[in-house]
Amino acid sequence: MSLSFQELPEKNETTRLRERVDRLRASMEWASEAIDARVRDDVMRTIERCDERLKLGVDHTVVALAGGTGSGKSSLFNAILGRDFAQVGVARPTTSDPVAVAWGRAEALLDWLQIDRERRLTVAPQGGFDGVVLVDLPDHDSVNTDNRETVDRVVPLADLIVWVVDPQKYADHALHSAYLRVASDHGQPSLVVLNHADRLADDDVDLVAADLARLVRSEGIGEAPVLVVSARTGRGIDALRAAIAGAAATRSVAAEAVRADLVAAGRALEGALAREADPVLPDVEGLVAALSRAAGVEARADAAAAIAVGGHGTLSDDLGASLAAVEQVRLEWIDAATAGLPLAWRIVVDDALLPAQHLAAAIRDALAAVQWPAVTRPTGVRALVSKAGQGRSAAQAVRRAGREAILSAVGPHVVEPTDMIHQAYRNLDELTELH
Ligand SMILES: Nc1nc2c(ncn2[C@@H]2O[C@H](COP(=O)(O)OP(=O)(O)OP(=O)(O)O)[C@@H](O)[C@H]2O)c(=O)[nH]1
Ligand SMILES: [Mg+2]
Repeated sequence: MSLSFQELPEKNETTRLRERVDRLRASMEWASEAIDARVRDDVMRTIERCDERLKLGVDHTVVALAGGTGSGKSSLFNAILGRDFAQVGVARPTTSDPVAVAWGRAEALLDWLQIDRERRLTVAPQGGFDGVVLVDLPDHDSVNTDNRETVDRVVPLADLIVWVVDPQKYADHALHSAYLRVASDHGQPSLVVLNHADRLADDDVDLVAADLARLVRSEGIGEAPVLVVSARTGRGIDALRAAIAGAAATRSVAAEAVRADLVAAGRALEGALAREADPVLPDVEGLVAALSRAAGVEARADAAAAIAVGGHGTLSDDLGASLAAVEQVRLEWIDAATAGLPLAWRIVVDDALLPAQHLAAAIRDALAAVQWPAVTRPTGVRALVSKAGQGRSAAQAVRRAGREAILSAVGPHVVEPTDMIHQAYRNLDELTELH
């Protein structure tokens, strides 16, 4: 028997994928204007779908025991679990509602699968069974609406379908069951288990297993391996457990679905991004210096220096940059911030920044609130010490106070929104590189 799974031991896909989806959502808030409406709607729907899946968690391995009535699904469920939980019956059919055991917590998933609370059991993870959710399904023959619904719910989420077969009945129980067919259509791994092996003579076991394998192939339900077991004697149960542990060591169907959705979203977003562009935050000091010049802070610093060395200067309190000057500095900032990015991102940044008029007002208000350092003329001994030093430190004190005020105005209104947009751009770009 061989089942091939892609090895992937990491078990924190839910958290990692949730972080990625959260980043995508936050990025879309900034970026939606830069993205074609159709792509945007598509990505928003993807986010919703991923949210739904991630709510259930994607670190589970859902293993479904399916097959005809009396084939021994409930007996195998108990044999795998190592204790009696599912009801095994003589009267047919016995299991009318699905029963489940979870190795580790899986409440949201079990709720979604509509497993009654009294029909579910949670046990501690052990022996490679971490996050495994084993579901004992009602038989597929009693084709009533309820069962059909169960198939539709469980099978698409199943990471492994274990198809249980009774050797005396399998030919009648046509293998083109809904469970196997749907699983095969989804490309999900399935395993055929020939149960009741203890009721067959040794020679017959191999014959029946070979015949069953042939039937599986002829039904076109893929390469499902056939495993010989007996729920009564315990034969083959370890191999069955190993197959389940193998499925648990791989990325779940649900995690794959979320990843595939994110890859598709990344591909859809490619058109809104430039190849190889890596936006960088323009020089903040340069921005503050330019505005400080335009607002008269530098002139006030020069005057303070002149006064401090005994010369003349006017310390104006009416500081502020002209609208034209602010507009100019603002545009230069946007140019630098969006260099190499598609034009639409220029509009996004422009929209996110405070308009020039309000920015000019914010700068004026911030400067009006500054407590300017006092500047005194040199007298007595102070006149003897380095004049140049006095002048420099007076100018510096003014410049520092003025620039701090300007930074307090442009920080939240220019620098931070630009930084957020760059972050959004990088997050989306990262998504396009996901495979
Ligand atoms: N001899 C033998 N009997 C088995 C084996 N597995 C199950 N049985 C018996 O077969 C009968 C049916 O087993 P269940 O486990 O209830 O079968 P099921 O597939 O869950 O049946 P439904 O719930 O009706 O779909 C019971 O009497 C079991 O004791 C086995 O490997 N060998
Ligand atoms: Mg049963």
